[in-house]
Amino acid sequence: MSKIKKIQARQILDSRGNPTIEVDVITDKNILGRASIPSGASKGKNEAFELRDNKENIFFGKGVLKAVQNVNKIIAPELIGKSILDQVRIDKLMLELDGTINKKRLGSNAILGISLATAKAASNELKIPLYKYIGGVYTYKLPTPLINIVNGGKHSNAPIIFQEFMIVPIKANSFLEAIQMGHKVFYQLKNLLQKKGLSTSVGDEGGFSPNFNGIEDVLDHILEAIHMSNYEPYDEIGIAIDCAASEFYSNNKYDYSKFEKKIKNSKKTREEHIHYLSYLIKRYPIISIEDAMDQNDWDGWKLLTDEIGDQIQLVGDDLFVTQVNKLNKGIEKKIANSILIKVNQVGTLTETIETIHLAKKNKYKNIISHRSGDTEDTFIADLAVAFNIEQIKIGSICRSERTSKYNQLLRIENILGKYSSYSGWN
Ligand code: 2PG
Ligand code: MG
Repeated sequence: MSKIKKIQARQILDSRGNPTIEVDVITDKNILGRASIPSGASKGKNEAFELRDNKENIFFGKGVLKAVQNVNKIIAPELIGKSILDQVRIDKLMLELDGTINKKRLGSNAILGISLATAKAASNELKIPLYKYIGGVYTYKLPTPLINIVNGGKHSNAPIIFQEFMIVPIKANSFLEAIQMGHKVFYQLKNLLQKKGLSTSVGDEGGFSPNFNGIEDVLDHILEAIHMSNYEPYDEIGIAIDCAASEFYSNNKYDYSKFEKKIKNSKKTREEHIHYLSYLIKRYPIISIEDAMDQNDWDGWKLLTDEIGDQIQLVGDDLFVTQVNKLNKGIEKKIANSILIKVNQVGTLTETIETIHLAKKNKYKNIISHRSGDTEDTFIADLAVAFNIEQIKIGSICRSERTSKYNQLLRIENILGKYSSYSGWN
């Protein structure tokens, strides 16, 4: 059984050019596992703590040298000599060493870096693909991608209140075909924007971010691009949105003017906000809405779920922050019907898997997700296949930190060959 010989962390850059941590775990057979950690812009209040240096004159306070030190000086000495295959023990040891509820002492970025690098080192050492090492022999399914196509909210400076608009290739025979479909719609939208003299520059997750005239204008353009691609909306391509509502909720109101200054009478009560969403799903082929309500508005979530939860997918992101206790509360109260899974919201691979299993057991859909600040690390692509997870959200089909994950899924599909299966939608 191979043991951990060395752990070394360093500071690198994420896709926004901000510092992030990269960790190398090296076994006594000199096998390397390397992982780097993403970072969100619209973070949930209850996410595991991301440790930053807060020295304003260096990287505007975003340096992660403290987290690097914590790996190299505090955590590494405790883990040297431990078996590389003991993932759960290693993760739990780090939790004990940290001793806080949200990983505040050592930093979730430090802990997660080691956690993911350990799994990669083990899979490299055993010469088993990462998805198989994590998930075992029964791993064959490719997730349906929610492909980002328009960026609003905090992810671009476009005047759009909702953060993400995505297209979902429902009726594809393979992951590759799903990507071809997404590519077609993405470029038809680009053509459309170009024709209208609108900007085709992209936001943080690679979706377009022009000067749209509000939410319905965005949806009309996407619908037109779907038609231009000769796809049937709903049946072949659906639309998913992430409202990221916590970003525009204050004083018990959903303030639509937060990112859209043109809008008048913009402060909606939770009932008005839900009413508007119900209207949107009737008018457009929307099949999934994420973070429709604020992370603390549990009453609003309940109302929303009762209203439209049997019609479409309702995804809890900031609401559940990939954590078992929060998801349990949702299950108990019958709130939402799906959960976004982000490894850095919880901070270890073990805890991520616990949340995935809890969701599956209670028939909540899992959607594996990137962060708006991401790296070329492809861990989450393997994680999706490891548990035959039906959906994945990894941005648009441009920007290398996004396409790296699509490429890993294409690779896995190619290797699995005809025994793989594409999730689609049901
Ligand atoms: C989200 C994520 C990822 P961020 O809200 O779902 O798209 O955004 O990483 O900025 O929290
Ligand atoms: Mg979200």
